[in-house]
Amino acid sequence: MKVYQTKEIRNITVIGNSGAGKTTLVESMLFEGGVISRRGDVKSKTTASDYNLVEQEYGNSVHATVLYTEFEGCKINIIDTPGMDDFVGGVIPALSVAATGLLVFNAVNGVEVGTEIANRNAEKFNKPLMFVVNHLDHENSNWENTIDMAKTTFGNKLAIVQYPLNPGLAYNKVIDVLKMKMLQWGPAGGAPEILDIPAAELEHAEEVHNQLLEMAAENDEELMELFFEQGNLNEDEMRKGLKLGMLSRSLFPVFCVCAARDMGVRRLMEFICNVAPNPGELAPVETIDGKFIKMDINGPTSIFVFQTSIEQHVGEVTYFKVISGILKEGMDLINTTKNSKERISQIYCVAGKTRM
Ligand SMILES: Nc1nc2c(ncn2[C@@H]2O[C@H](COP(=O)(O)OP(=O)(O)OP(=O)(O)O)[C@@H](O)[C@H]2O)c(=O)[nH]1
Ligand SMILES: [Mg+2]
Repeated sequence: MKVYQTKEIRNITVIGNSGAGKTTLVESMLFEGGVISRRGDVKSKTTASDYNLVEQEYGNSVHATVLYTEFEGCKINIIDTPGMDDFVGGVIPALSVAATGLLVFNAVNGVEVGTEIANRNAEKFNKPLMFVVNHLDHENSNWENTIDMAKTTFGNKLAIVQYPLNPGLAYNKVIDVLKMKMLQWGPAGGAPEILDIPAAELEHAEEVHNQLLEMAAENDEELMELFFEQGNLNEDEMRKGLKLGMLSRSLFPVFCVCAARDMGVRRLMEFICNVAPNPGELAPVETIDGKFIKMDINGPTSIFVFQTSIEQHVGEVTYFKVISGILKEGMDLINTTKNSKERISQIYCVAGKTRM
């Protein structure tokens, strides 16, 4: 695997109500990144994320699973979390280490109890969120209702980046108002055709684009001035404003996907790489004794262990995030909870049960 620098790393966690399609979305993200060569699905118990027997028996995620994908020069570390109430414990450590949460909505149900719980947890950790509206291929999917419910819950923070043209069984088109293009997929999903916006849709697309533009500009004085001078911002300037808005949680960019058919997933990943914050852009981490650790490769080696589990044929596995410095196999680190020395043995990069 390529060696990634801090600015090329994105740490995301996927949260939301059970059944929203988090595990299916992650599967498509791994497929698009070339980490898996075939897309599995939850029903046939073949996803990279739900690899535990208990998850396959339930048909739901039970544990928070660590995975990764690679896209356009970025490594996206992913934690897929369980949406069921009983297993909500997995969401907290995932949010504590992620830089961005992907809050997945089921377009059939709109905002569900699990959506609100996930948002409340993200709020506690002050994490930026991206909203991902899924299940748009369902005959009962309802984009307007989902957006109305989200507006009622989240106020005027929704920054619509995409809206679907034909939600329902024939779903395959969105208008992307950041690119000002129409994206259209063939039956196998994957890379979309990028087309001009149809004339009949242009007026509405411009209206939504202008709303996004204003929301992006509001986050920075310089951008605001540019916006007033030029009456416009280019795509890069809008991305800058959107990033600032995400970091202050004053806006939540909204995307459309059909995770099961791999539609919209590449564009979502592109936005994660281009706009979502890298670990170096985050505030320093506060330790339990009130010290602040800056995320800096040149700092002392420090890691935060967020999960341990017993894995079949492997034994105890510890999942951690490197906060500062460089970690190598064979290093001795101090465990500040137990005040004891611990040796780092083998280090793996994981995508569910696959370790490399
Ligand atoms: N038609 C359709 N089905 C989908 C889509 N996304 C997910 N599904 C199906 O919806 C069901 C639930 O999907 P999951 O990916 O397990 O949902 P989840 O959010 O991970 O659920 P939990 O693990 O319980 O939190 C599965 O049967 C998926 O195949 C979609 O975009 N369209
Ligand atoms: Mg799941």
